[in-house]
Formats: sequence, C-alpha cells, structure tokens
Amino acid sequence: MNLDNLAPIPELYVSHESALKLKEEAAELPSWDLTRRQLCDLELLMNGGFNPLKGFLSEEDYEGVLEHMRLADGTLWPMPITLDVSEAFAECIEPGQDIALRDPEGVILAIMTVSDKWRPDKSREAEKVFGADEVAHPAVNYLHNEAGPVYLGGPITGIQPPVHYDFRSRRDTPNELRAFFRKMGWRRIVAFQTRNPLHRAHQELTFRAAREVQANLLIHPVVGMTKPGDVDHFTRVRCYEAVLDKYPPSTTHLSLLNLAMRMAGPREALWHALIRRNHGCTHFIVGRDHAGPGKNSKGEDFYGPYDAQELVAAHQDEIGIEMVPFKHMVYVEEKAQYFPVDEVPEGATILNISGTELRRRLREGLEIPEWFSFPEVVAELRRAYPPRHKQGFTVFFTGLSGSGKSTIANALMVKLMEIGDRPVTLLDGDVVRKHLSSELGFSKEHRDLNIRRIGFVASEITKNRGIAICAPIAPYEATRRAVREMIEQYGAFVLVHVATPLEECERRDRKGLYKLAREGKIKEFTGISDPYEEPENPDLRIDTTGLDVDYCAHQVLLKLEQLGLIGMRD
Ligand code: PPS
Repeated sequence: MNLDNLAPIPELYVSHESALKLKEEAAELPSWDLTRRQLCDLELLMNGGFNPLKGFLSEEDYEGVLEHMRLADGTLWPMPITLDVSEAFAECIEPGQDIALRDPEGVILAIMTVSDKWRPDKSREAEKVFGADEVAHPAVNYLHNEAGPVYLGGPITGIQPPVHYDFRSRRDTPNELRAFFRKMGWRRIVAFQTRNPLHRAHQELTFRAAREVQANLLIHPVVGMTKPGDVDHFTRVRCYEAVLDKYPPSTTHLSLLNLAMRMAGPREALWHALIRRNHGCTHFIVGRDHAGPGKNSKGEDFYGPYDAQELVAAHQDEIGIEMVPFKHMVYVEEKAQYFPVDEVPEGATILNISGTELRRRLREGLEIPEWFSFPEVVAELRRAYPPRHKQGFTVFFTGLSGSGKSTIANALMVKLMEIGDRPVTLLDGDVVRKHLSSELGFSKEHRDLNIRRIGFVASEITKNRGIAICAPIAPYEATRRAVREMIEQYGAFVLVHVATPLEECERRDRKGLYKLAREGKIKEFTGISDPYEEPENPDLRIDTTGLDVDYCAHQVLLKLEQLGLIGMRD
C-alpha cells in the first residue's frame, strides 16, 4: 500500500540551536507585527500545512495564483497567501533585506527574506479570487478595509510556532497528525472541515461518509478565523468534544486547525483539500456551498451550490486526495431516522430546524428537540447563548444637566437589585468624571472620549452578563450610536431620553450651574452655550416635569419587561 500520505512533510523550521542564534540576530532587523490573519497563515506555512509554499507569495506566484490558481512553476495553489503591510513599513524595506516577523507580544517567530515588494490592485484580486469586488464578501471587505496597501513576498525561515494556550492537546501539526495516523495504523482517513457546531445530521453524514469509503474520520474544525458572527471556537470545541463519543470507539479523531478562512467557496474548497492532504488525509468531504460567504448586495449567493464540488472533483487526482461529496441529511419523522435527501421514502414527513430558528429558540429559551441535536451540545450552546432574560444589557440615559437622569438611574438600580438576578453597575455622569475621566473637560472631543469610555465599561459589563446603567449627558447622536454598536455585540442597549425641557432643568438648577453658565462663568454648558442633539428614536422618552421619580423608574422597568430582559423566572 502507498503510504506517501503518512511520510513526514517538509517544515520551514530551523533546528533548536539555529533558532536560538537566529533569534538573537533577528532582534536587530526591521520587524513587522503580524496581524491575526497573518499569524494563522505563518503557522501553516511553517508547519507544512501550506506545503509546497516556502513563504509569503512573490509577485510572480501571486499573479499565477490570481490568473490560473497556479504558482509560477505550475503547481496548483488557489489562494493568495500574501504579507500585506502598511505604507510606512513598506517605505523602509527593500527587496534583498531580511525582516523579523513578530507575534502580538513581540516574540520573533520567523525571518522573511524579502524578495518582492509591490502594490496590488485589490479590486482585481477580489474579482479573480472571490469572483466579485463587493464588500458584502467578508474577505473582500478585509482586503479593502483591513489589509495594508503594499505586499511583501519572500521565503520564510521558521524560528518557533505561535503559542496557543487553549486546547493544547487538541492541536496537531501536519506531521503530528501523520505520526498519529501511522501509530494508529490508519491508512485511509476522511477529513471533515467545519466552522459550526456539529448536530445529529453532521454526525450522521460524517459517520456514513467514513463507512462508505472505509476510512477513519478526522473531524478537523477551523479555530483560526471563520465567518464574522460564527459561534466562538471555545464553545464549538466543547461541542465537538461532546459529539466525539457518539462515534464507534477508536474510529474518529478531533484535531483543531488554526486556519484563517477566506470564505472563497470553490477556491477555498480546493485549498482546504490541499491542506487536508498535507495533514495526511486521503479523503475530504465537500458539501453544498462549501465555505460560502453568504449573500451579496443583491441578496444572491456568491457561488453556485455545487461549484466547490465541481472544482475539487476536477483537481482531486492532481492534489492526491479523493473528494467525498457531502449528502444533505434530513430527519424523517415516521422512521425516526436521518436519510440522505435523495433517499427519503415517498410521502414521508421531513423535519428541519434552520440556523436562524435554532438561534431564535436559544434566545427565547425554547425547546430544541433531541432528534435535532445531542443534549450535551444543546447544553453548551445554551451556556454560550443564554436567553434574553439571562443576558447582560445596558440602560443608557441621556438628557440635559438637571433633567433627572441620575435620580431615575439610582431608583432603577435599586429596583433591579431588589430583583437580584444579575449584578448591577451604575455609571453616573458625575461619578465617571471623578473616577474614569477626571482629566477631561467639556469640549466635543473630551465629551466623546468620556462617552466612549463609559461605552467600553458598559460593554464589558454587558458581555459578562451584568446590567450597566449609564447616566451621562451624552449630547452627540454619533457618539451614542457608536456606544450602541459596542454594546449590541453582547446584549441589548436600551436608550432612555430624559426629555425634561431646558426651562424646567434651569428652573430646578439643583447645582447652581445654569446660573453660572448664564453669567458666562462656566463655558461650553450644554443647552446654554453648547449643543444637545435630541435622540430621534429612543426606546423610551420621559419628561420628568411634575412626575414622581418612582413612577419614572417604573416606566423603565416596564420597558425592560416588554423587551424580555427582566421578569422571567426559571
Ligand atoms: S458629557 O457631555 O456626557 O460628557 O457630560 P457628563 O459626563 O454627563 O457630565 C455632565 C455633568 O458635569 C457637570 N458639568 C457640565 N455639564 C455640561 N456642560 C458643562 N460645561 C459642564 N460643566 C460641568 C454637570 O454637573 C453635569 O452633571 P449632570 O448630572 O448632568 O447634571
């Protein structure tokens, strides 16, 4: 039997002794701090995951990859692996020079001998590689809005791999996996690529795929960078671990791949197949819309559903890995079993839960049936995505000085503490200015900075499932919107406009500040000599004129209840 797939693959690392020496020398070199994506790419370059690449692409190889999916020497390679850098860094670098590549902590991981420096036409790259120059495609968005304007190419000398502190025992280099397969006596290995949690349908299809081609199964999920909005890899790995013992003993292995995906559909599928070949696999499962990026600006798919399968099928012999086409599995109620969609008995009832429906059920704390997923997986997802009444949230009061923001905020805080299901933090305007922003004044820049600091703290509290109550003036709409965006990644943002009119605030003049402002003794005073932009669509608007504090705080509580944020019991 041909065991080529299990022989060691070339890596780009030098020996331990040379690495120590090189590290010292490299300290003198100009150095580039790698971005998250470049760090993923470098790891797979160095450990052989991207074999036969020996470094970041030269301009000639880049051209070949764009035009024909081939390096200059004709070798098949579908994805441009490029080192994009800033204008300022590029200016100091000339071809022929060595540069040190560092991780975010400043550790030197590799030396690159720069052979090429060029300014790519990014729109052309987008068209050629991703099929459209549209920022709705995450990789095109990255290309235009995150990647630097200049590319450097050249061979890499590997000094040490990037360090991972999480799930260390589940991470394998291509050579470690090859050695594992040799040790286990596995000769035929089918790899399953995924960026999602595995449910019963996935378990069924991978199990069937392995049985059909009489191979062992490698579950090889991506834990580097996936599609924005995906389930975080910590949660996913716990889910994969839960599914592992649903397979017959000693047939299946789980290994994590630190790949930065591009969501490039067909080209990506081919790339994934090459990477799996490098990891010692003989077979690779490719599904419908493999590595699809979602919809374009017209609401259409970027690629045809079977484009990826066609492209991999056309090149599988050249790569040296056999494609196993993914069969879409569906649950047939009458049979209480999963079937490939083309083998469903006539007239049978098919049950399905879409990704959107699954998220809705998690959010609302509704039942997720056992035919759909394993209870252990559902439990992990529920931990990561608690229902709304267990998530954190922020109540953000905005309004003029003396409008009653702090008073209502204080009353709301104790009412929420009385309920007692989540920790509550009050970030009052005055208090924040004392502890967080004591050096700031009231210019537009300083007010913005102050509000963004409040937003940052509130987003951390919300992320950690607490309740943040903020009560600054926050006079600018754009800044309030920025804070909303910071918080909504983690939980709800409820904007309350305390709309007490200026005349009433001035009449109360609790701190005597309006008088001083009118006399010109306080400059830039909101409402008198500085602007206040009223929120157009607050979640709640309260004019406190003639109203009792308790009543106002109660209005906020009712709003929170209406939004499903409080009031539910387990
Ligand atoms: S901002 O615009 O959101 O950064 O303001 P904030 O941090 O909420 O601070 C407002 C409190 O500072 C006092 N104060 C002033 N307010 C507005 N303009 C000027 N120039 C000013 N100088 C001092 C005032 O007491 C505000 O407190 P509140 O609780 O709003 O009355």
